[in-house]
Amino acid sequence: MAVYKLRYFNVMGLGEPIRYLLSYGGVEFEDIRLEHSSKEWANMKPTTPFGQLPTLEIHGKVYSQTLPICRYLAKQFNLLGKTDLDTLQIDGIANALHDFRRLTISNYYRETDPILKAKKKVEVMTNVIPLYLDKLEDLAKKNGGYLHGGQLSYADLFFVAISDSLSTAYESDITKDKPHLKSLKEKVMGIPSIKVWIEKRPKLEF
Ligand SMILES: N[C@@H](CCC(=O)N[C@@H](CS)C(=O)NCC(=O)O)C(=O)O
Repeated sequence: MAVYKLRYFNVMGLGEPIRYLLSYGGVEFEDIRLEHSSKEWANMKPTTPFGQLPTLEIHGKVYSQTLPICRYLAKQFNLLGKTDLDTLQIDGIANALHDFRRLTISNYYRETDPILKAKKKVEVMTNVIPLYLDKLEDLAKKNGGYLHGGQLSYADLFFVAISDSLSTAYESDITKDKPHLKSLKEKVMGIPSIKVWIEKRPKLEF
């Protein structure tokens, strides 16, 4: 029986960084996917810690919140940098990536009102996405091809795990004119255990 059970919807979304980390660590996990409009989710929702997914069950206990879950796994797999100050910076980048995804996917791309969506699109395309991509490209440039400290951290895995969803919302590859981010993405996707995960995961848009 798998020690880890990840519950999330059938999208990459916030589940994907956790799937990347579990794959990176080479641990077996049950990848449980629910439909957002299903009875199963309606019944489960009140039983989750804060009424949302993802949750990660570890040895029968359920934990919530994407970033703390990622951080917990990053600690197990030595992806928090060398010093506490490295960890502080890595956590800051991961938090910024979580914000980037929320502003781009949750606030804009998944907006169901077409008028509101068109309005949000202008702001996201002209301000939000370029700002985050410029900052991230700069970090990768200054940190030897990683987002911090010249070595792989969970922030790098987080970035690559959300990059396909971001490209879908951007209607263009987010790494297109960003050579350092492009090479970071290739490096992470080339890690053997991540490669195996990418080959076997469902092919989804976001
Ligand atoms: N702060 C939470 C946010 C989780 C979240 O927004 N989950 C959404 C999906 S991405 C959800 O469960 N939506 C369904 C609902 O609220 O009923 C985290 O980072 O894990």
